Amino acid sequence: ETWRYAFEEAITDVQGVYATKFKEEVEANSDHEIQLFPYGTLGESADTMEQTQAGILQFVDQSPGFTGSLIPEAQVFFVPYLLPQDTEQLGEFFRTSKAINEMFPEIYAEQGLELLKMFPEGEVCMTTQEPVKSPEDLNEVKFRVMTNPLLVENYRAFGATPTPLPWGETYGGLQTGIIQGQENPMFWIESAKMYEVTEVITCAGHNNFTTAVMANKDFYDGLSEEDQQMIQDAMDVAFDHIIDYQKGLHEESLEKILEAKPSMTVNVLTEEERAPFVAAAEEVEAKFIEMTGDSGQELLEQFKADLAAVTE
Ligand code: 6CS
Repeated sequence: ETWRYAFEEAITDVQGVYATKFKEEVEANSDHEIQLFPYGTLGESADTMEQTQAGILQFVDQSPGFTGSLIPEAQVFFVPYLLPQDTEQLGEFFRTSKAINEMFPEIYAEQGLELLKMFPEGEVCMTTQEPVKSPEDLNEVKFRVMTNPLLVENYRAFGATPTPLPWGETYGGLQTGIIQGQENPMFWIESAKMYEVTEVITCAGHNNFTTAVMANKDFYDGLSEEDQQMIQDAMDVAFDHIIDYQKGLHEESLEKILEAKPSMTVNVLTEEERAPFVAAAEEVEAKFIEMTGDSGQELLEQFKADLAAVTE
């Protein structure tokens, strides 16, 4: 059988490397084939999610940044300063977290989705036209965010004017000045050439990009136990591979950016400069609870307990 798998990035980007590893494993260990659909072949993230729910696609990688309206609890990833930046701790968190591996699959299942894996894609940094040293510097800045209500609240609390847009409108929006800023991991700032249309990179350590791979649940439930296990194993191999693949990627990508555009300014905020951004997190967390109620509260508590277990 041929299974279709769509993701939100190019084949050489993190999601593409993950998907390629998964495909290799499936094809080496079964008679099934995986057909990969990178970003741009089937529409935006919202389109590939619809196609997966409809059963046209068997697998999809959709980041919580686009899943917020469908699955409000998935917005937990946009409470700033919740995730550690230490990649070892981060990998351990995703491997061991009960919130990630037990609670989220139940929540995704309610939308007809079998959640197979969540994984980190790197520290998120802002790119803007002017330096950002404090929330005041984001005043009047129309800042593109993924279409996630809590991410909108995140940037409102950071002092910006958040503008949710699908990925496809971001480069053009920055070029024409409709928006003046956006955030993404360094590999993506490099590969999507965000440095061509912005002047300053600011790393405030407020988040790490998370993504999620899932299957259409009816399709998955209809598989033999053997195939289900083969898929789980292939996901585990791809996870280890992608954690390993990302070692040094942030630094390498930054080097490439500075080679391509030596005039790019890069600011890593000091602890003192981060303080007002850190303070804003409280308000965003309160919004998360407001939006998700008891189930969000329960998830957040487990999420924090799981984090404490790997960071302490
Ligand atoms: O900002 C975005 O919309 C995109 N960023 C990444 C790192 N992956 C896919 C997503 O569409």
